[in-house]
Amino acid sequence: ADEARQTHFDAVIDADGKIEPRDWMPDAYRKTLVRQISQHAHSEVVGMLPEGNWISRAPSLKRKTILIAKVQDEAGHGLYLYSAAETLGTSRDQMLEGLHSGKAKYSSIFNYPTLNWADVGVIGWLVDGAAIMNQIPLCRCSYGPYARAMIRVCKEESFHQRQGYEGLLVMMQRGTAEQKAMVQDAVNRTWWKCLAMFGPPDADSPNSAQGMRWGIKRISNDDLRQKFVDATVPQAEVLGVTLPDPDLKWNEARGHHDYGQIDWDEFWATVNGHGPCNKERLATRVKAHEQGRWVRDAALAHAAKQQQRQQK
Ligand code: FAQ
Repeated sequence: ADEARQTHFDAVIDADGKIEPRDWMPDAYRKTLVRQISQHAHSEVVGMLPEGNWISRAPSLKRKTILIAKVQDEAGHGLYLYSAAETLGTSRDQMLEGLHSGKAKYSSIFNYPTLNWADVGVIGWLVDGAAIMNQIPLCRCSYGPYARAMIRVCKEESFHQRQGYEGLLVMMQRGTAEQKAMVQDAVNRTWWKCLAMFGPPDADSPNSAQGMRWGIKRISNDDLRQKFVDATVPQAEVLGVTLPDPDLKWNEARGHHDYGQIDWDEFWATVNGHGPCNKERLATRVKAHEQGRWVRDAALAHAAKQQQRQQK
C-alpha cells in the first residue's frame, strides 16, 4: 500500500501539485519540512531582537511607529510558520524547546549586533531584501500550508524592505556627513552576512538536491544569492553607498555580477553557536518566554473555564 501511496505522492510532485496536511507523505518529506519551517519560524522570532533594541531609541515618532509595526509583523510571521509546522504533527512546545535549548537552528544573520540607527535601515533593505528573494519561490513550495503562509509573509516583507531603503535614502540624501558614514558602516558590516543567509554553496548544501526534487526549494542557494547581488547593486548606486567587495563587477559574458569569496568558516562558527550575539539572543528569548508564562497560564485557565461553562 505504501508503494501505491508513494507513486501517487511522486505523481503529485511531478505535476507541480500541492501536498496537504491530511495527504500521505514520505517520512523524510515531513521531516525536512518540519526542519525548514521551524527554523524559518525561529528566525522570524529571533529576528525581532536586533531591531527591537532600537524601538526605544528611534529618532522620531514616525520612525518608532514604523519600526514597532515591522517588528510586530515578524512576530506574526513566526506564528503563521509555527502553525504551518504544527500541521505536520509537531507541537509548538517541541519546537520552542528546540530553540530555547540551543538545539534548533535559526538564521545566522540575527547573531550580529545592531550598533547604530542605520543598522535598522540596512536590516530592512538588505536582510529583508535577501529574505524576500528566498521566500518568493517558497510561495510555490509543494507543501500547501507553507506556500500559502509565504504569500502573506512576502507582501509584508516587501513593505519592510521598502521602509528600510526609504530610511536609508533620507539619511544619505538629507543627512549629515556623520549620518552618511553610519549608513556606509552598517552596509560594510552587513553585506557579507547577507550573502551567507542563502546558505552554503550548492556543492556543499546537503539538503538542496532532495529539497529541489520535492519542490520545496525551487531555486538553488547559489542562484538566489546571484539574483540578490544583481538586484542590489543598482539599489546601492541610487543610495550612494559602496558595497564592500573589491571583486564585485559586472560580467558581460555571464550576464551577472561577479563577487568575492564569502567567509564560510565564520558562517559555520555562527550557525554552530559561536557568533558575536548567539548567547545574548538566546538568553533574551528564553527570558521573554519565561516572563510570558503567566499570560499563557491565564489564557489556558480562561479557555478551560469557558469550556466548563459550555458543558454545563
Ligand atoms: N543560517 O543544505 P542547506 C527572516 C543550515 S529571513 C543558519 O543548504 P537548506 C525574515 C541549514 O539549516 C531568514 N543556518 O539547507 C526577517 C542546514 O542545517 P540542518 C529565515 C543555515 O535547508 C528579516 C545546513 O545549514 N529564512 O527571518 C543557514 O536546504 C528581518 C545546510 O544547508 C528562512 O529560513 C543560515 N543562513 O537551505 C525577520 C527561509 N543557511 O537543518 C526579521 C526558509 C543554511 O541540515 C528581520 N529556509 N543553514 O541542520 C530556506 O529556504 C532554507 O532552509 C535555506 C537553507 C536556504 C536557509
